[in-house]
Amino acid sequence: MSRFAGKRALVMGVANKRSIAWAIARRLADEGAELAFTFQGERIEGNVRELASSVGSPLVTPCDVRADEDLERVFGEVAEAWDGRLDLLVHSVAFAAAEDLEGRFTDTPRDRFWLAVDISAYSLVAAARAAEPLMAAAGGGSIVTMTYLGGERAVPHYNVMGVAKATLDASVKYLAWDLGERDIRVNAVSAGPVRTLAARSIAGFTEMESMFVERAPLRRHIDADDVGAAAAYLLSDDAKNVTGTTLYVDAGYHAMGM
Ligand code: NAD
Ligand code: 0WE
Repeated sequence: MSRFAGKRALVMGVANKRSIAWAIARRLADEGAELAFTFQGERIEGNVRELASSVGSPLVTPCDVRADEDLERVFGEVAEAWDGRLDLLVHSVAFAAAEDLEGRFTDTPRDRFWLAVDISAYSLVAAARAAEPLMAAAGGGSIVTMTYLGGERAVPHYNVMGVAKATLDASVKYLAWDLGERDIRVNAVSAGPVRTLAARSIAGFTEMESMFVERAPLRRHIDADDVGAAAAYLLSDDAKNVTGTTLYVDAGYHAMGM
């Protein structure tokens, strides 16, 4: 298939080959898209440059989503590389302080509450705003972000990240309304647990995975490639009348009450 032939995509959130963003990027590249990447921090720069070069990326650039000046520069570089046009945006970024993903949500201090919301939710709003003129110039666009059930239900230890995902989920709907008039769609994929860099370090992740398999209707894990396929659908013209929604890639887990 080459659903993305001639499409230009910016991918934010690749850290390594296990990243969900990388599974999405690979899928887009396989189907013909041209890809630009942002990464955060010198520690992962080498990784990301190597992955990006394997898909012939013309642009790999640093971006800390907390910094307005980084976002401004990145979208300037994208405009420069692609004649002022952008078709697709993948937002796959989240962060909360490690100490807030264990223990009691009640104990989250003010500064770290806003840190999680800033990086994990406001960054989508800021990126969408910066992408809007470039997508409008391309005649429309599609934006996909990554969410998790912990933004809708209390998942023990997900804590402040759950509050950040609830903010992200609501932002998807408001962005869908605002950007819809320029034929820009905004959707989320809600993934079940995947063993990425962000997930591996979480206390009790292994137990959570076993519980997931017992309770999910399909009684199995999902992987990053499953998420890549779902995100690619939402990014493609197959989903031209789909916006403001969440697609669950969780083996049916969200449908259960026990
Ligand atoms: P990952 O660690 O590979 O990706 C997270 C990315 O966020 C990293 O690339 C990291 O560099 C980036 N990031 C963190 N702070 C940043 C900042 N200030 N500026 C720019 N980038 C920053 O892990 P992942 O599991 O692939 O996570 C990607 C997305 O998927 C996240 O939104 C996560 O909440 C979501 N998600 C993950 C799972 C899972 O089980 N792994 C399930 C559902 C949703
Ligand atoms: O969104 C996530 C995890 C995002 C994440 C992970 C980390 C680990 C390292 C955000 N910030 C950090 N900060 C760090 O220092 N997921 C959906 C995966 C996840 O995380 C959990 C989960 C699941 C699922 C935490 C507790 C309970 C379940």
